[in-house]
Amino acid sequence: MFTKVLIANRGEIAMRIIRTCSRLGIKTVAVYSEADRDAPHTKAATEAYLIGESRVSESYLNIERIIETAKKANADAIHPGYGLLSENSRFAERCKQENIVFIGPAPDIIAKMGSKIEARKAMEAAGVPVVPGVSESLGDIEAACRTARQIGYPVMLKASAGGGGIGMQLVQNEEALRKAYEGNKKRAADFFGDGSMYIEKVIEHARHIEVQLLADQHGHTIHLFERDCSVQRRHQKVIEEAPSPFLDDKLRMKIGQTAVKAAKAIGYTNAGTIEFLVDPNQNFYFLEMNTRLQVEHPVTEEITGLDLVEHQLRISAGHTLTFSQQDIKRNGHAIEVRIYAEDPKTFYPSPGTITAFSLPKGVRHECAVAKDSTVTPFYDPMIAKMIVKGQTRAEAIEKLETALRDYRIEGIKTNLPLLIQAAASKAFKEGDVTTDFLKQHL
Ligand code: MV4
Repeated sequence: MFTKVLIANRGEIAMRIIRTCSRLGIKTVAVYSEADRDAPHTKAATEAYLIGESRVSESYLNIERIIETAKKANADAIHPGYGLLSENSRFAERCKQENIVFIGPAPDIIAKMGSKIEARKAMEAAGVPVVPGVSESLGDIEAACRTARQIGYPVMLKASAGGGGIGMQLVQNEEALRKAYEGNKKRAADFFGDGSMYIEKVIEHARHIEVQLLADQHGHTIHLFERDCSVQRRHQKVIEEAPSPFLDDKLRMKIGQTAVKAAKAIGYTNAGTIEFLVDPNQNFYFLEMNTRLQVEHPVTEEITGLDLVEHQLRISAGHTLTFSQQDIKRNGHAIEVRIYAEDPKTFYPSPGTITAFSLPKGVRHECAVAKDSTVTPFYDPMIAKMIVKGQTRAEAIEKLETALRDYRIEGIKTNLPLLIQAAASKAFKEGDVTTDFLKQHL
């Protein structure tokens, strides 16, 4: 196992990784920006190094500075967390060149899955159902229109380098496509350095279901069931749960096995997630693969009893998975909500200083803020996550409602009112949550 791990991240996920490392007796190295001099992760790690100014481009995205720090601190490995450099194949490659273990899959796998068109191709080759559409870059507007006509409107226009809904637009007809195409393509080119676009058929009233995978470097790949992330706002997940209230065990196993087949086909290693859309007729389609630990991983931990960060570390250190698929049991129902520092009316980020902070008892929290913490505009506005568990979904929802009402956070605005409303809604209780939930019900 590693002696010392550098965490190339901040906030709650840096704290989460430090916690597991500490439990396993691994020393930790924090990197921090000017704005994070007094941040919890800076203090919690065994060592901490200032890497630059507050802006992420000057600090948490500065590949060379982070590599240099890892070498200076003598770290054996780097955990990228989520966001930031976690799906940056160049960063994974730089780690490899310097003989530092990148805690994640190999650089070429990150690059392949980062291109949503390449990912579709790989999945088709593996016999995994993908959303009906094209697995080639569209070309000019006339070619795009021809393709869309073949697929049939409405279509989903997507940026190959996008993912997570960035650069994505639903278009109802050719006129709308003509209006949207060049602009989206240019935005993708500016934002990602890759303007390749593709088109899929729109799967309506779908559920967004993702399968958690673990794959070691010795050919063992298993799934840890699914998470249902259908409650989203502008492609920001709001509530996630496991298991999905929509799947029966037969479909659950079929989707899980398909995800394992997909991961094996591309030679995937480490923790990863395959996202599917599941339509009302229980057809499921590959959407994209996330080659990192995800924000919502705790709900899977709650129902399986496994520590995903521990298994990432073990896999990266070359260990063999000590359990097989049959050993993975699920127990109970877990729900996670994300607390965002944002104005619940305008949804704009709400930076400021937290003047009062008290958490409900008896539920899991992942957070890196406290009373007197300052939420700066430099970073993601997600400041905490709360995870509840019950023996049944109804019990978990009841705990969630109670805990949300006990949550006290003052000085900044948060999405707590929205979360309370969602948790208390009849539709959510009935499990009637498709990807259009927040629009339909709130
Ligand atoms: C879709 C889709 C329907 N049809 N693609 C959103 C995030 C990204 N991972 C892919 N997403 C979607 N892709 C096709 N062909 C529905 C979603 C989707 C969604 C869309 C609108 C509003 C909320 C949504 C929540 C989850 C998924």
